[in-house]
Amino acid sequence: MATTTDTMTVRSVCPFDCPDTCSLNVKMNDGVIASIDGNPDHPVTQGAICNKVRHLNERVYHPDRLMYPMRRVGPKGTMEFERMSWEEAYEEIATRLNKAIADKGAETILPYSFYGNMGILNAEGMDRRFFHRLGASQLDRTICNAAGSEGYRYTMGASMGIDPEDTVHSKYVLIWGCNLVSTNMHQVMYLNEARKRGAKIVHIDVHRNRTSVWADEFIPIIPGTDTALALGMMHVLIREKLTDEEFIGKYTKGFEQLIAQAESYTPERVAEITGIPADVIVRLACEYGNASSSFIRIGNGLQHHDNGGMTIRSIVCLPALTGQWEKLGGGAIKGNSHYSAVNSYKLERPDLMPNRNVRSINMNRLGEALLAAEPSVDFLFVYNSNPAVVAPDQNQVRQGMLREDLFTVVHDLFLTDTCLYADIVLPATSHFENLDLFASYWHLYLQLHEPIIEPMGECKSNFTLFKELGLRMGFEPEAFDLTEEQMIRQALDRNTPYLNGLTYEELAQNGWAKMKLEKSTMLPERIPTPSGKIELYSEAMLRAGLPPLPEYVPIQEPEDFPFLIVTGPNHSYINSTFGNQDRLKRLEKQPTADMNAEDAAARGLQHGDRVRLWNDRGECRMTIKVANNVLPGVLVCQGLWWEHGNEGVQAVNSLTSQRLSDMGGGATFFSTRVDVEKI
Ligand SMILES: Nc1nc2c(c(=O)[nH]1)N[C@H]1C(S)=C(S)[C@@H](COP(=O)(O)OP(=O)(O)OC[C@H]3O[C@@H](n4cnc5c(=O)[nH]c(N)nc54)[C@H](O)[C@@H]3O)O[C@H]1N2
Ligand SMILES: Nc1nc2c(c(=O)[nH]1)N[C@H]1C(S)=C(S)[C@@H](COP(=O)(O)OP(=O)(O)OC[C@H]3O[C@@H](n4cnc5c(=O)[nH]c(N)nc54)[C@H](O)[C@@H]3O)O[C@H]1N2
Ligand code: SF4
Ligand SMILES: [Mo]
Repeated sequence: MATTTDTMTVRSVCPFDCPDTCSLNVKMNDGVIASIDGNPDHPVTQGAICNKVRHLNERVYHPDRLMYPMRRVGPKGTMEFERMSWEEAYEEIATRLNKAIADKGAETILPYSFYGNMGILNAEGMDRRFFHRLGASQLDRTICNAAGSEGYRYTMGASMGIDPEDTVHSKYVLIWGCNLVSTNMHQVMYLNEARKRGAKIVHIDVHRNRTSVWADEFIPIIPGTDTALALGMMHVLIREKLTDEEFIGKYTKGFEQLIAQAESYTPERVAEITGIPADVIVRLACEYGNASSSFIRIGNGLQHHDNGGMTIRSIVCLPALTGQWEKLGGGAIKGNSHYSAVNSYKLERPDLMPNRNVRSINMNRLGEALLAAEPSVDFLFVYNSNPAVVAPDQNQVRQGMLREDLFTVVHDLFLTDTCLYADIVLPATSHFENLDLFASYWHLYLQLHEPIIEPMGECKSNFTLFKELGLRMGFEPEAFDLTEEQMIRQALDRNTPYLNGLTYEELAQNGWAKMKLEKSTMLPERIPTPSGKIELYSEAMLRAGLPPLPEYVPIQEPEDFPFLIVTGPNHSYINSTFGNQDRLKRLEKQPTADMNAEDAAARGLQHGDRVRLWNDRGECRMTIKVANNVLPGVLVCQGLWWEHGNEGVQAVNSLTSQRLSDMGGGATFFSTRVDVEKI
């Protein structure tokens, strides 16, 4: 615990699910957090942070923060709770867990969590040990980037791209399905520098948003058709001899098959599919192929489609065809978590599982799991996530959570929509109150976070909760009776080239440390695919029943409803986090949907009209924004709004489907169709 005098600045880390994982400078006033800023000494943060986190003290000291455990006293769905002690809460939870195991087996218990807090101990540490030891159903954590990660892995071998600090040297940049200005602001800072040095920045998206306005060129595309665009670019690169034969020969596999495959993706055919004019496709490919170094930032917008895995797999063939991985500032970043991967075996202890063949439930199918799984899910333990807002097919999710015979525990800082369905609510600390280790999935620094304030009220961290519950249930002290520091040391105990020699002491002293990067352990010298080459043709994909070459497969949503709707995150929240904070809510105003002026005219709709959006899964009311920010036939809304506390707001995930993507069991939030009418 950092000691505090009257006023002083202490170091912290931003804990949210955001690639930037900023280093924070926190001004303390008599032990109270007075203000938060970016740390100017951190090489990536460079003193800048987003508006959301600048006001994080308002979240930490928010009057609505949960301060003690509570039990449900009213019907599910009514938020009627009374205070209970931790002693009573532990007693009841342990009794219920033991009963669930005795009645129908430990598989009836389901943890549900994601990265509300990215701290390694609190997101994938003691919790994992606890549920492993219980023998609970495994949760397949697929809601974010599972599809693309698998597509990328098939092609490149692991979640590894270039060092974002090198992108200042890029000369041509494609921001592809990524809303950088809102979701990765330090990438914007690097690219602003690149632009000063002559780079051109192109944004390919379904929505003209903050990032399009900042970019030099915006190319609107029909949702879910990006694989066709990537293939069209390959077609042109091959035809115009803009490929790097030497690189291809040395580092890739399957180029001959890819040539044959790209043959039919003529600019004219791709124009039909994508809505991008053929001459723009040709120009884009030529600019990309002629640049001395070109960089692609691959975003999450692409992966939330039925064909998300294939899309990422196809796009990441482009830097290989043009030999970009050898050039400073050339290549791509989808994610970089491979470099900072700690010892997950020691951290999560899968060896504690009584049965390694326990079932796994895909988190994108929570509704179906709660309503129809066999054996049934009878105990749901939610932490670090707000599934009543973020999970697809809300009507199913909420119906499942309303089951009288389901016992639900929710651990959070606030009474989220998910707490509406909780039998017991437990108060969580904010990360400011915890010791933890943070890795970014984009930049290449590990950071140690020491607590800067004491736990508030009766709040407990995820680490402490699962440690104490485990010990109470008689689990091995060897695995559960540890301090945070001991567990971080276990996590760091891994012999990879990137973590090599990195110690707890170094992190404690400096606050952060950069992964060890050497030419021999980076792309393209090290490509961890089965063949050791970038797999333009993938036998592993063929074996998995997937097309072995890039191939455009349209999205699967039946065309019963006329509009494609993309329901992305917004600028001022992080997923549903911050959705209960007045300052940020005021900035976002209200849920809206962007519609093309041509569509609006055809339907007699005007800017500002209230509309009902619906499909066969549910409905949602919003205000329509008429502009030419989207192509005809496309709607875009942003923000995962809470229903609770927002009169008239419905969770946008009422419209989305539990269908899984082509790879990784990923979510298909953006492959959704709806109809619209004026209210
Ligand atoms: N401010 C803010 N920052 C965040 C978050 C947040 O909620 N708010 N969330 C965090 C999390 S968990 C994540 S995963 C990342 C996500 O951040 P990003 O990687 O930026 O992903 P999204 O914002 O989901 O989608 C990016 C863009 O893809 C576009 N898009 C959708 N479908 C398609 C398509 O078919 N083709 C193309 N070319 N574009 C498409 C969308 O219009 C959107 O502008 O951001 C993180 N950072
Ligand atoms: N329609 C649509 N749906 C989406 C998306 C989309 O773009 N469109 N994006 C998807 C993506 S990419 C993601 S990553 C998911 C994110 O979905 P979630 O992971 O559920 O993210 P949040 O909504 O931020 O909810 C995190 C919760 O964790 C709580 N929390 C924070 N810190 C702690 C802690 O230390 N302990 C405990 N116990 N709780 C804590 C927060 O208060 C918050 O309520 O949403 C997905 N859902
Ligand atoms: S949300 Fe992202 S940009 Fe904002 S402070 Fe946190 S890590 Fe930095
Ligand atoms: Mo995400």
